[in-house]
Amino acid sequence: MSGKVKSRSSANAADSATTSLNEKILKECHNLYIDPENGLVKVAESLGLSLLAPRKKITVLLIGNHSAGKSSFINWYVEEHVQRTGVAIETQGFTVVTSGRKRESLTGNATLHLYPYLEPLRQIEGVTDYLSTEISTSKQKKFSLVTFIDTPGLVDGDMKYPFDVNRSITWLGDTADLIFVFFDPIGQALCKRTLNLVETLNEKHADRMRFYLSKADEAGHESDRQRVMMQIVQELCKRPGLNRTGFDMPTIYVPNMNQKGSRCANQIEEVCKEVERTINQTIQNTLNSLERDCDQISQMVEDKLREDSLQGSRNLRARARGLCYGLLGMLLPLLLLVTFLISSSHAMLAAALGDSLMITLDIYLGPLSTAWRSVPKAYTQYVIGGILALALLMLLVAKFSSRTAATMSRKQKRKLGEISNYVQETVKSKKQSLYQEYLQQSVAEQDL
Ligand SMILES: Nc1nc2c(ncn2[C@@H]2O[C@H](COP(=O)(O)OP(=O)(O)OP(=O)(O)O)[C@@H](O)[C@H]2O)c(=O)[nH]1
Ligand SMILES: [Mg+2]
Repeated sequence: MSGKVKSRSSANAADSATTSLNEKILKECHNLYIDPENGLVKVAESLGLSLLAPRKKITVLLIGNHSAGKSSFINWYVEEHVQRTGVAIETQGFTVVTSGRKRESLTGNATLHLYPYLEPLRQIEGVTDYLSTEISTSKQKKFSLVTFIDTPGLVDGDMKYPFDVNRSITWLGDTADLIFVFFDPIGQALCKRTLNLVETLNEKHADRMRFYLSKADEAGHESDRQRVMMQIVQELCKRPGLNRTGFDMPTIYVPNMNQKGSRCANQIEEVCKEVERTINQTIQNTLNSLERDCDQISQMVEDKLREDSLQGSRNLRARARGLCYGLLGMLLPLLLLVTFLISSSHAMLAAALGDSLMITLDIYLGPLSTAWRSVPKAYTQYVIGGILALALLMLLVAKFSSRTAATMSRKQKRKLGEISNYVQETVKSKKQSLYQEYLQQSVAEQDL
């Protein structure tokens, strides 16, 4: 007996150690992204890349018809009466139930402040007034790694919601890691609104959805329960998007609510396992994305440096081209002047430059000045005009082709190199050691 107790408590200890390790991994990953100085979000932003920081907890959205037991399930999981429950329409808005240091209730605005990823909810009129957060200090089960979002019960007919409930839930479905749909055997499990929403959510997030027959202890005998389940599945399968074979719908109930002593099998532990599986999956995904984001950042740095060095050599070529055209543009008028002087005022030039220089000029420019002399007097000004225009054109071409684009300063390049180094060395080795820790505890867990 004492052995059993001991092994149970050591299993619990191992369980809470796992939870805190997983908490630590997700938290450290989150911090690697949001650090104000060299967090990946900031670093990526400087490269023109927008990254989202991973969350520290998984988000579970609960939907279902009114009185299906959504809030009761949360209370059971948290092992604290955080959410009001009852036969009346209890939950009127959206409540984020999360663990924290202090028991507290927050308003809609505070909730949006706390969870920036919920910010788009503001666009749905009226939701903020019906949004709240319940912080509980509970550390039961995996609650420190889970954020539940409790939703208003879904009903058909005249019931007016003070906001667009379908749109809000559809939108929340996009941000959740898991979507639990509760069907209860007595209420309006098959209300149109629930079915419509399930269909819409299923279009995008079939992999996140899990269906449960809740309050199964109230479903009567086994045969009644089977019938209820058949009906629900049949109704779901009528929807084109939901027609899948082998609908898995565990039957669950909150253990201490089984007043009638029903002997129905309770698969509520399955729900907890589902949560655990998703946590584990999320940790692996987060670590993998961390590595991918590091690689993407390094790749961008590499591309930027390569582009900069290409631009550097393009600039060099442009400068050389500009210099050639510029020289040509300046040489042409000079040649024009000299040959003109040779042909028209040979003696004066010889006196000014000396005989030896004059002989050299005669040798090299002789043919040109001969050509010059052959131009009829009446056309001389046109030829001069033409040559000057050509020279001007050359200068323009020189200006145009020597245009360069800015390149990075040495400091900027060093900064980029540091970024790449940081993500490759520091962040990746951190990721590696977190992965190692994660795997080690999984192996240890199985050994127990
Ligand atoms: N027998 C039994 N009763 C349950 C169970 N879960 C919840 N209930 C009861 O069913 C009623 C409705 O439960 P809630 O948790 O308020 O249901 P809800 O889905 O949150 O309802 P709304 O907030 O109105 O949408 C309450 O009176 C609970 O005591 C269960 O597993 N078994
Ligand atoms: Mg409720």
